[in-house]
Amino acid sequence: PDIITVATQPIAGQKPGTSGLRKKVKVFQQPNFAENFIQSVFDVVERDEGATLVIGGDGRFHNRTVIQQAIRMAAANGYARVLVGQGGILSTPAASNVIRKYGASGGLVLSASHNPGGPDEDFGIKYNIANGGPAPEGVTGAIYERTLTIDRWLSVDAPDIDLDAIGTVSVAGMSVEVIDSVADYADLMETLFDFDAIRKAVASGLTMRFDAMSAVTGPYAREILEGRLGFPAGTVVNGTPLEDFGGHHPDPNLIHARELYELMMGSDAPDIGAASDGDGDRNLIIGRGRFITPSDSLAMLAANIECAPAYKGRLAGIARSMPTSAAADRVAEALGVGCFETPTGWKFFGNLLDAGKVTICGEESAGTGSDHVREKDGLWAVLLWLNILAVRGISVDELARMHWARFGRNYYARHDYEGIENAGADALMDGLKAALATLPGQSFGALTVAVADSFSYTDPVDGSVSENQGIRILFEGGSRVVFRLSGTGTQGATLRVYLENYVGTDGDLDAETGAMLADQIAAAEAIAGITRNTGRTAPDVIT
Ligand code: VG1
Ligand code: CO
Repeated sequence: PDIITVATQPIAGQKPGTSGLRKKVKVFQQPNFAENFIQSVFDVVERDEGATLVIGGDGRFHNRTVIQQAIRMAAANGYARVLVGQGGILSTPAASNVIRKYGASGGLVLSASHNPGGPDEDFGIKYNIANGGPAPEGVTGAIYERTLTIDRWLSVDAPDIDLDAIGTVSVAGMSVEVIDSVADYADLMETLFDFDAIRKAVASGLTMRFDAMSAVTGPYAREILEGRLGFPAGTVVNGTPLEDFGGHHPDPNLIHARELYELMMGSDAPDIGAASDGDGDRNLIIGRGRFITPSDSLAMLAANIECAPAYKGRLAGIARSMPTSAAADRVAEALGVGCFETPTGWKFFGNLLDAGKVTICGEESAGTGSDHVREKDGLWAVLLWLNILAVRGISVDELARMHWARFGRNYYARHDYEGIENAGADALMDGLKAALATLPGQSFGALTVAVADSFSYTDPVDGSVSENQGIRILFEGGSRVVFRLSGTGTQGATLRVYLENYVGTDGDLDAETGAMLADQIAAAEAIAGITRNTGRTAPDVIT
């Protein structure tokens, strides 16, 4: 093709965070901003002649614009084929599946996930590698280095393609296939779960509500839950993806999915309520009258995963991110399988999954997934819950109580302080680091510090080391507080404080979480000086 070379200069601030590059849409709309980043990806990632690239996003504002440009750039950069979801739509787990299924060398996932969308909100670009998972730190580091020296990006002279028409077109000699966004993913789910058992349970009265939050999972949930599993029409609410998510924050937690929570706590509650986020990789699970924390959900799913046909007899191990509660560790121990603790972010699970060391992984931030793809997967978790409830014939609340009666309960909460000043956030973290050596032995109220450290991870597969992944304060008796700064925000800093208190099987297994964490909350304030450093007296979001 005739390649157009456009001169450019490095643009500051293109370092990928926990999950790709996220900025305000207005930042992405600056000349060369998206192009510089995409070209940096194409300049450094591994691929052979004739490589296939997958492109798709969560449908938020600016999605189509960047997709059209990325297609032209892929043609100029020697890709032979692009697969793009119809309408530019691919949920993050669906994109991961398409990359794997069609042997692509990688994919561009356009999303800012749980962040709000629209002209004044957020956009993001993430690169996934050939295994379908987020690029590991070695690759994101190389992409960032490239953004610091880039002086040109490549394109071709070609018009926009019709993203809404399924079929194949040529863009300057490169084949572009617009594919059904949902079919491959829905087919994969049918191979994993006992759809017959779920259909029977639905026919005998199992009820649910799925809130797609006007984000990407709507079409997937409608096809699978209402189409293939027989839940009545209307089970999926907010099921049409909107460019601004209807003005809402597509984060499935008790604050932003308030309506669902209230329904589930009321007298008209269905058996199970669920929600997913902007790009479809998170899940919220609420039984009638019973919220399940994501950390507990991981443990409960792991303990019951063999109810699902594709997992029968093959649970190899469980991995969780460091701030996620240790509930899953108890399951791994009881089942005699491997147990891994990684830094925050799905990219750290990829090697463990590829090596067959773990089968299921999860994060406290409402992310759960397995080796079926290399991303966390919101609907997958919902379907596994449905599969388990259908096979065991129990309610969410009964399952939770039985689980705690067997393993004990890790009371858990995360407190987020959003949009705080960077200086205060840095001062808080620096203060903690400086105090690490002197904290052990000190008492804060009822709690005495046993261990204080900055979490560092050595990947057991490739030996790579990731340092500074959060400050851990472990108390005598086994409770803990973890502090870290978010790597997905686009404004100021967000402090996350993770609180955990384990109660054994002989303790109070049905207490209020807030009360069970009161000592840890007080100790967190005393140790970190949250109010002094951030000016805040209460968190913005408690999950
Ligand atoms: C947050 C979560 C993390 C998750 C990441 C991406 O990161 O804490 O567990 O993997 O978001 O999720 P951070 O750095 O802001 O704490 V998603 O659904 O936004 O792709
Ligand atoms: Co997400």
